[in-house]
Amino acid sequence: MAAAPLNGPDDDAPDAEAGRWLFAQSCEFVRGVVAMEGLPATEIAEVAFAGRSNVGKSSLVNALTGRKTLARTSNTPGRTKELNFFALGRAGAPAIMLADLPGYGYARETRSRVNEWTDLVMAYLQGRVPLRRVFVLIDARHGVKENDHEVMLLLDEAAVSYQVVLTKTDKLKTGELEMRLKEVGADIRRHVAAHPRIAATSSEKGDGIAGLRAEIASLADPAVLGYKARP
Ligand SMILES: Nc1nc2c(ncn2[C@@H]2O[C@H](COP(=O)(O)OP(=O)(O)OP(=O)(O)O)[C@@H](O)[C@H]2O)c(=O)[nH]1
Ligand SMILES: [Mg+2]
Repeated sequence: MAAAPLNGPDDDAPDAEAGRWLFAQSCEFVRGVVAMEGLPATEIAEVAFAGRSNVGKSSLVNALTGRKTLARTSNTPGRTKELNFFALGRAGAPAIMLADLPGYGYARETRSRVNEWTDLVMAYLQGRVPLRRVFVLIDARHGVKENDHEVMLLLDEAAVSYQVVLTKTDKLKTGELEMRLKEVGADIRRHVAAHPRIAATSSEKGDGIAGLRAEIASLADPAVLGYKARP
């Protein structure tokens, strides 16, 4: 597996060993939620995977957890229709929740269903107290689109910190990734709540997955995480 290609300042790069350790712990599906009332009541730190339909959110959750079918993926945009929560960490004492969100932007469903999901996702992103970071997934081939921009502005306004994750980097030709990283890097400098580091990932090939695991481990409460670095 290739090392995480991360762009931006990396003197504060998180501990890869902690990431490896966390994702070797147990990971369980908690529930799928279709309305705000159904959100799991939790004090546990949480991260969410947001992005346009078909960008690869569910595939990324599967690649991170090393479980191919934990989150349902599909060629059909609009596969994820619920906010799906997974608890990750020591059995009985999870350290972090992962939220796989329905995509925004497109679905083969009626307009009103799309609006329903979009409203729910936006309400969740703005009002979820334990949310430590939102990973905003951007297709490495296409870059930041108008609706991605809208989501980033909403997160800026709600003061929810987020980090851009480029997906499907295996589909790029040599040199294209570097160009995309520069372009997106310039883009996020205009967003106050955006983390300066961009993760470049391929769920298919495993690139960038170890780095993202480390980012997630760094967001858990260390006391709950229970990871002890080797001396
Ligand atoms: N080549 C390649 N294909 C990928 C990668 N990640 C996801 N895909 C493909 O992209 C398609 C959509 O993936 P999903 O993970 O279902 O996307 P999603 O963002 O969860 O989609 P919705 O739930 O519909 O919003 C599937 O056909 C995946 O196999 C990747 O890293 N590389
Ligand atoms: Mg999905």
